[in-house]
Amino acid sequence: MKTITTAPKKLAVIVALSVAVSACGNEEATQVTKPQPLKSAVETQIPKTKDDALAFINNAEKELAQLSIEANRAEWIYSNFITEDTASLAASVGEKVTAASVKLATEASQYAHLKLDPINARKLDKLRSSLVLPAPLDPVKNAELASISADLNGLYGKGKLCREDGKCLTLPELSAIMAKSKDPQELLSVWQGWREISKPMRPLFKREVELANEGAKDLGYENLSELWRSQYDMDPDAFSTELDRLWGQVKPLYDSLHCYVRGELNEEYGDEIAPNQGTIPAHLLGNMWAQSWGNIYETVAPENGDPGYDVTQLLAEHQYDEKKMVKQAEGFFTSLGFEPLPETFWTRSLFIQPQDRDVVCHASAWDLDNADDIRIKMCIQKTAEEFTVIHHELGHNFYQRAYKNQPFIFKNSANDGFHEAIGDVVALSITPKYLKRIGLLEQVPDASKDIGLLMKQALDKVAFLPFGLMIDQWRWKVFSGEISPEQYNQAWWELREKYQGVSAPVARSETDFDPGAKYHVPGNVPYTRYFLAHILQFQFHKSLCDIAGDTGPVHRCSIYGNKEAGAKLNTMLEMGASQPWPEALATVTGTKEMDAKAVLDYFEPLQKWLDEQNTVANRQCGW
Ligand code: X8Z
Ligand code: ZN
Repeated sequence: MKTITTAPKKLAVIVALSVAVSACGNEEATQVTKPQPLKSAVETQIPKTKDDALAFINNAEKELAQLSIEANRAEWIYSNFITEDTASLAASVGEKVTAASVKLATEASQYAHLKLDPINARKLDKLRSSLVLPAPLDPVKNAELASISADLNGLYGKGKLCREDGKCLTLPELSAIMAKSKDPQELLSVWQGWREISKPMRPLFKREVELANEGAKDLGYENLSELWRSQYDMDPDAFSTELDRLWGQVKPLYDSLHCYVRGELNEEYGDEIAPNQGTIPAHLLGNMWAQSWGNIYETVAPENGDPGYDVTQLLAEHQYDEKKMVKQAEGFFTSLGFEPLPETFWTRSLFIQPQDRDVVCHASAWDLDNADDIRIKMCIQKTAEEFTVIHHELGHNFYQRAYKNQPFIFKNSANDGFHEAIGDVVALSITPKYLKRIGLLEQVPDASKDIGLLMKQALDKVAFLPFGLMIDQWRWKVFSGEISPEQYNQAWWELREKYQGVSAPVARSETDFDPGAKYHVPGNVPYTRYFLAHILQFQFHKSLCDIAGDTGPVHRCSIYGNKEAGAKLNTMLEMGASQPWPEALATVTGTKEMDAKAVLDYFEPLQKWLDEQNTVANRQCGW
């Protein structure tokens, strides 16, 4: 197989603003840390009054709200129809929004010294700190950054792997091979082939980092890493420490899973391909990035604990098409008391990959008008995995609609991990009991099959944790200069090995740019949000199950149909970003702390089982 990538086109993406939709929902953040006041702002301006500040905030909200709609539309059209023209149109809107956002963020710091009421102080902080790709003030550099960012997205969006027979495979097709194939040669060739698309991204990414770092400095931050880490209502370094703490909580569980899976893969593939010591080769885990491993369930399934059903098969047996899958997911949300999705959702969303044009297939949820025009864009595959992703995306949409009455700056989640967690919380309730209730399953397997159910869930959720963490560990070091461009790929694999215990199946070098083969790197979407979401969703699930009065094991609980749980969830969603995230968390869980104990409790029976299996098989765990 050889790879064809077309020359970079000027593809637009909304890069650096507090307002527009991102890949996966709105982005914004909270700021309590005060970056250094800007000299130009403080020293050269006439002193500002509180009234000036309020007028500024008011106007900024109006301007950003208006611009966001224009940007969202341009971006939607471009992602659904990638051509030079749509790219160019979306790029110029993006440039305009970035310039406005940077100007407002800079201006906002002129008011930082004023003692405003908490709501306006929060709005001001958000105006200053919510950019994810801040351009330098220099318009030439802003244009350069917009163009680079667009090109990076284009390289990913149009990436294909073309076979010798001339057939070119897109990412959904390649992902299906990674999910199903047991042929190590085929897996390796697809794994390696997809990584050809990201080689040309390297110089673009390097320049993007330089420019965005300059933009972050212009805003008073040391670098982009500090800006990204400042978006969590706490000091940026304290946030890094908090992540280490959460990871420390779950690492023993991950280690047990890693050890078990490595042993089973060794039995399947033998010592040559899957050694039973050290790291696991990244192409054997059922996923293009080895980020979640649910697709190798059958290879590692417990012998007597298998629940004996497969949701992919059940969907096929019950003639679920793409739309029916979305309808069923909507039905879960409405069972909790949420209003059905608007008619326009059904007419304007994209569910099926068009055959006649390039689209950005990576699943996303959109809020076009900051009110009711919500949509998803997905190239839905009729699988259990994608059924879950549909719930994930609808979680974004229901969140967006719930906070639609907030002032514009607060139309966002409590922190970005919350946005990513909501749909997943609902998907945790897709239990056998629920599947029976909606007519997909005839009989609920008895408790002896729980290990199989937990195993499937752990392969997706526990395996994801170190991946969710390492991407931004890499990026933050890149942004701060700790990782130089000459070390991009080597440092990437060092972190993959350190956190995931996963390694490249063939030698890599600095002619490769493997980080770029993952959507969120060229797409400039922060990734720590998914790590947080994978912790938060278990906290939410446990609390909502308690509210629903479910007294059984938490992995068997489904909140389907429970209006009380739904109302409680809605209270948190309606708050949007108006309060610091610990307040939002407390609304549902009663605690202001993120805590991975909920993950450990959920998987407790599995952890015990894994440790027994690893002991019986005399496995040397760790890598
Ligand atoms: O990007 C996504 C969503 C859209 S926000 C489909 N996710 C991450 C990924 O695919 O890498 C969901 C889980 C992690
Ligand atoms: Zn998402």
